[in-house]
Amino acid sequence: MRILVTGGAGFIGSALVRRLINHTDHEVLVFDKLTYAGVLSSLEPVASSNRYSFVQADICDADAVSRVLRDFQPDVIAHLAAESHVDRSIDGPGAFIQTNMVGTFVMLNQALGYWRGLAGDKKASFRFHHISTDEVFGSLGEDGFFTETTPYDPRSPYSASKAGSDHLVRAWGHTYGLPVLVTNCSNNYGPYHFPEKLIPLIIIRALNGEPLPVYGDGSNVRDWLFVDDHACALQAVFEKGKPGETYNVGGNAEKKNIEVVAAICAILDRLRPKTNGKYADQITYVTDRPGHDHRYAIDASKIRSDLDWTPSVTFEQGIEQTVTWFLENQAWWQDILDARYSTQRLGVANG
Ligand code: NAD
Ligand code: TDX
Repeated sequence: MRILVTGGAGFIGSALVRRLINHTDHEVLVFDKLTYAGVLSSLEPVASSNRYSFVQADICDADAVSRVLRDFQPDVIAHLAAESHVDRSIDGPGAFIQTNMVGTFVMLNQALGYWRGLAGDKKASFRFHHISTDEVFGSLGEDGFFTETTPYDPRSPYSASKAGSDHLVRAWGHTYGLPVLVTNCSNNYGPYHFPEKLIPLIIIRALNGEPLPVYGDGSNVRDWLFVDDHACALQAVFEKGKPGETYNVGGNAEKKNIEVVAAICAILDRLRPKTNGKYADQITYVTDRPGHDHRYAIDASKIRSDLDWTPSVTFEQGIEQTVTWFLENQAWWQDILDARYSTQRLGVANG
């Protein structure tokens, strides 16, 4: 298959591209604007493959999208390009509306024109796969799980913009018959994770001897999924999923934030012991994120039963691999710290 991956230079997109090049015969074209979050070195492991190509462009640019569709003739569009960080959406929501909503509209409209021009098997097998988040469902109390039918209740500018994009995708499926698939996934972690997110930020700040910022009292819960397991799920969905369907993807690995931070500190104490004290001594409770969602948890039984997908690693295995990767790949994150973002606090919304 020929697969167009928008946002392929990002954290999850690059994991998907590395998987497709290394474990399948598919051809992949990455379409990415290379914002602050787009990191070309994350695609270095596959850059020399003759089944891989790259175009730098904006999904809001209809001409650029149309040209790439005409030239590349994809069988699948895996749409991951987005502004993805909740804290940045608090500081500057405009880019989230533009890329996540307007950009998704442009992708859908161009995909529709392209799909209508196809014929036979090529038309029948085309898929537009929209990659989204569990945050569209809002925040859970102590019990319960998000299912595919949980009503939408987004509460941050990020999640509201993703909810809007999900609705657009389903509308293009329902109204125009575009063969769409939607996946809503829980928090990912793993190699090549951009340092603004909790897990890489804690690993890097711990190694640099800096305070480890835990928002609020650290009791907020996220359901963690290793990024390579998400990439496997995405492949299963666009290869075998039923058009019009939504699949929730999750790791069945709920942790309080403070437990995640403590787990990272314990691994570092073992792999890179400090000369005096423990990494946990660096933990600092800081002002909470405005509107901080309390708990996310995914019921992934549909993708398990319909598409035979389950996570391959536990949180304990995945976090060990992740910490080890950051220890062994300092050059990758040091470049980002030097040129783009150096782990300072974002999203306090105090003007
Ligand atoms: P990321 O921020 O690491 O990467 C986003 C990529 O999109 C970057 O390469 C960036 O350059 C590109 N991009 C941004 N704006 C663009 C534009 N206008 N045109 C073209 N390219 C653009 O994000 P991620 O964590 O890899 O997330 C990928 C997708 O998965 C997003 O849609 C996100 O909402 C969704 N998601 C993420 C998580 C998570 O835990 N990270 C969980 C569930 C769903
Ligand atoms: O320094 C920090 N301290 C802290 O306590 C940071 C950066 C985060 N946190 C908390 C906030 C969250 O409860 O940790 C939790 C995880 O935070 P993030 O890594 O920012 O992720 P989250 O806000 O949960 O959103 C992520 O998962 C869902 C992704 O960024 C989204 O793109 C995805 O849709």
